[in-house]
Amino acid sequence: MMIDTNVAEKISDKAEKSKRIVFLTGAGISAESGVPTFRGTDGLWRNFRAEDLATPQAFERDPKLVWEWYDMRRQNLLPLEPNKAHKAIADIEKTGYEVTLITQNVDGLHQKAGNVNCLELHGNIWNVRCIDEGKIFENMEVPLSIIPPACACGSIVRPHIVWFGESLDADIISKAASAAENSDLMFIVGTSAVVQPAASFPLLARQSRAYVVEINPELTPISGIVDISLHAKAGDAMPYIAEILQDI
Ligand code: BV8
Repeated sequence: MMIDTNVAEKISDKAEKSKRIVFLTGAGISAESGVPTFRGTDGLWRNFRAEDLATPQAFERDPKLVWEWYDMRRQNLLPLEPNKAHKAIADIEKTGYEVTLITQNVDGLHQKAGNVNCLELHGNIWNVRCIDEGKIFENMEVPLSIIPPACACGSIVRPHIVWFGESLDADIISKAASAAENSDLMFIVGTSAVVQPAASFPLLARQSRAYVVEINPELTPISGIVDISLHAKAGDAMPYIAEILQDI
């Protein structure tokens, strides 16, 4: 896929004047790796109810059911690899720009692609948290031998994931908001931009006069407020964007 010359020139022109670049990613960036999105035609929320599986109330009601769902997702995720879009962002991180990657994804594919600085707004599916002590640790057991899994203290653990109705980590949210406010250029890749507070970062960046580019095959609620809405798959567009940024 070639990016329209006009669009490529605009991005190149803005990048030349930019020091701080922010990427905000969502499930769409992992779609080409084989990870299901949440709200698309085959999206997870088409077959499962978020209220039954991704809320603290659901976990309190039935921790086994919630863990079975996460165990299934972990099994599906384990063999999957980062795609061209993850790799393009990891490449851009190695350039001279000051890059902040903010992701809503919990799949860990950005890190697997080599990104070092990644603000995970909604946690990580490979981390668990003791419901009693709050201790966070990695758990890579696939499939899980005991559901729900337990902490050494004897309490059960929960996925270290931010569920609906729960607050995001204050430190992560403040770093993400400040990166958005101080950015010169922001790329929003593969998100439906409906879940708050992540969906407000493009607005914060716009208000701070950053140049905002959206990459998504579909229109979203923020398409109207961005500078460029690029209707493309992340795996097609991001390698070109990396090339444009690296050519400067
Ligand atoms: C909070 C974890 C304070 C589970 C997730 C009313 C108004 C405003 C806000 C609210 C409201 N009612 C409730 C709220 C708050 C709520 C919220 O925003 N709800 C929305 C839905 C209305 N938010 C919260 O609860 C947050 N906490 O606000 O705390 C508070 C406290 C108490 C009470 C109130 C407030 C916590 C949110 C965290 C939710 N956790 N998941 C898990 O993963 O196991 S959300 C879930 O959605 C995922 O994490 C995901 O990351 C996130 C965002 O979705 P996307 O990543 O955008 O994915 P989606 O499928 O939607 O879209 C994919 C896109 O990719 C599409 O646009 C598609 O076109 C595109 N695409 C497809 N293929 C490609 C592609 N793009 C590029 N290339 C491709 N190849």
